[in-house]
This record gives sequence, structure tokens and C-alpha cells, in this order.
Amino acid sequence: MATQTRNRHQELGLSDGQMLEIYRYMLLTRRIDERLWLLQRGGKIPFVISAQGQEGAQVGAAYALIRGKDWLAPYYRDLGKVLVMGMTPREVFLAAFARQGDPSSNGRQMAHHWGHRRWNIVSGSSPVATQVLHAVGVALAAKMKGHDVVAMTSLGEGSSNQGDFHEGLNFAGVHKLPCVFHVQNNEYAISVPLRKQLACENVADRAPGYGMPGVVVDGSDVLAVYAAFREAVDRARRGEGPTLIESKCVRLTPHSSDDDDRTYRPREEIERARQRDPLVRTRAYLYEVGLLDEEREQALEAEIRREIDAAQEYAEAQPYEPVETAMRHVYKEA
Ligand SMILES: Cc1ncc(C[n+]2csc(CCOP(=O)(O)OP(=O)(O)O)c2C)c(N)n1
Ligand SMILES: [Mg+2]
Repeated sequence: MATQTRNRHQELGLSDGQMLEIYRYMLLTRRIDERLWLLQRGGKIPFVISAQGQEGAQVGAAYALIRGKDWLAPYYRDLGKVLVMGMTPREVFLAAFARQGDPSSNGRQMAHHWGHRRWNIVSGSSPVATQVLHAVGVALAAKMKGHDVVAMTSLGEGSSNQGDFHEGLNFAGVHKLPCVFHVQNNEYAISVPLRKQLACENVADRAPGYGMPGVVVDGSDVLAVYAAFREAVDRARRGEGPTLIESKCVRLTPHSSDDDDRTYRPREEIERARQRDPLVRTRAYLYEVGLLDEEREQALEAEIRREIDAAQEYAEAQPYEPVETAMRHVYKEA
């Protein structure tokens, strides 16, 4: 009998169904993101800050967590992560349109400040890297209460130069907290290129200074990302402490819908970045291992499109919060 070689995802303990689910989350993230840009350019929503180019890093990382049990303190680009954690496309559009029922803030917060009580997604504030401290706090509480919980947080490489990052990692390292720090390095902090952000080669090189492993992973390779996070999450759950993981990604869009990157980013560079598109790479893998063909791909695209159309239509038809409630949760109520 011929010995069958196992595919990469099977080597990692992932079934064919799980591998397809990972790709579905990545594709859903991209298609929602593209729709948000269309709506913003059409004047229907105020703002987008994109996950495009980072879907592999986000979905691969969040897939290593246990939904409904572990905690996530995300950053604004983390659309892929919040979908894996349990947020629905409908909820994403409710936030984009700032409508009632948006789980992040009932339409009060700027969109992309993800939060969801049911799925342990901690709403953040706009100063970058503050979410690092939130995740460390969650991990400390879990350890003190003896809860079997892992807290993950995300940030960009530029934000890893904020004081909060160093304070958070140091505290987590000293107290061996069940925390995973994810730096999504997309080579820019708005218009500032990587070479003006870091004097060392990798953000992960700083990890030994905080007494934790530092791991660099190709953010376009969703399975490599999953493998790195699986190990870090298991390590945290065993009580062995935190890990810093840096995924090398690309940013395929301007910083946000308020930015024009033509003033600082050569077009050829973006073309080169497209060759590292995680979606293209994962799609090629699925074709290679026979989990996807043209027919199945078209069906998947159509199904996702219907889901997004319905979510957008629903959200746009919802009311805004009544203006009388604007001060709720701001000042103490009598
Ligand atoms: C403390 C603070 N300083 C500046 C800003 C403005 N700001 C928002 S995003 C950003 C760039 C962050 O870059 P990076 O951490 O690499 O994340 P990316 O957006 O590239 O994913 C800056 C400077 C802010 N929100 N908070
Ligand atoms: Mg960046």
C-alpha cells in the first residue's frame, strides 16, 4: 500500500474542514474590507482602516485561541481576528454605519475600535498600544483567579516603540502571565518606514530583555502563523509565561481612508507587496492540495457576497442611538 504524505495543515493537526474554514475567514475579511472602502468612497460611512495584507497573520493567530473562553485586546486593523473570535459581518457593518446594536459601542465609538462582551473582545481606546496593558491586566486577573484563560493582544510595529508596550511586556515577563503579544509588522507607521522606526532588525529581538521567547514568522503564511501561535498559546496555558510573536506582513492599502500614500510610497513597492498577499498564497495552497477548484471557489465567493450584502443591508436599515443617550457611560448616572 502506498504511504500517503500528509499535507502541511494535517501535520499541524488541522482537518481539511478547518483548513477551508481558515481560508473562508481570510476571504471574508478581505471582501468585507473591500466593501468598507467602497462605502467610504461613496460617502456612506466615515472611515476605514484596513486589514488588507494582514489576513493570514490575523486569522492564523486567532485560530489558535479558544472562542468564548480566551480573551483578545485587538487593534484597529484586526478585522480578521474579531471575525474568528465570533463577531459577525452584520455586527461589523453596524459599527461601520454607527448604528444601534453595534456590539463595540452601540454606534458611539469610531469604527474599528472592536469590542464584544460575549466573545471576550476588549474595547480599546485610540492611543496606540494601550491595549497591551489591557491584555496584561486580563492575564493577571486570570492568573490570580486561577482561570484557565489566555489573553492575546495585537499592535503594529510602530506602536511597539510606545512606553505601554515595554511596561506591559516587562510586567508579563516578571509575573509569567498567560499572554501572547502579536506585533503585526507591515513596514509602515502611517508614512514612517521601518528603517526609521527600529535600530534593531526585528521587534521580536527585544523579547529576551523581558524574559520571554521572541518569534519571527512570515505573516503571509497562515499555517506558519498558526503553528507559532499554537505553541505560544499552549505555553501560556501551561503556566510557562508570555511570548512575543512578530509577523512580517505587508500593508496593501494606504494607512487609512484619510491617507494618500502616493506622497511617500512608490507604486512599484506596492506591486512587490502584492506578491506577498496572504490570500493569494493560501488560495494556491488549497488548489495544490485539492481542497479548492474553480467551481468550489466560485460558490464560496458567491456565498460570502450574499452574506456581506445581507449584513450591509441590515445594518444600514437600523436606527441611530437616540441623542438623549449620548452621555450614557460617560458620567455617573444618578
Ligand atoms: C499614542 C498615539 N500616537 C499617535 C497616534 C496616531 N497614530 C494612529 S495609527 C499610527 C501608526 C501606527 O503604526 P503601527 O503601529 O506600525 O500600526 P499600523 O497602522 O501600521 O498597523 C499613529 C502614529 C495614536 N493613535 N496614538
Ligand atoms: Mg505598521
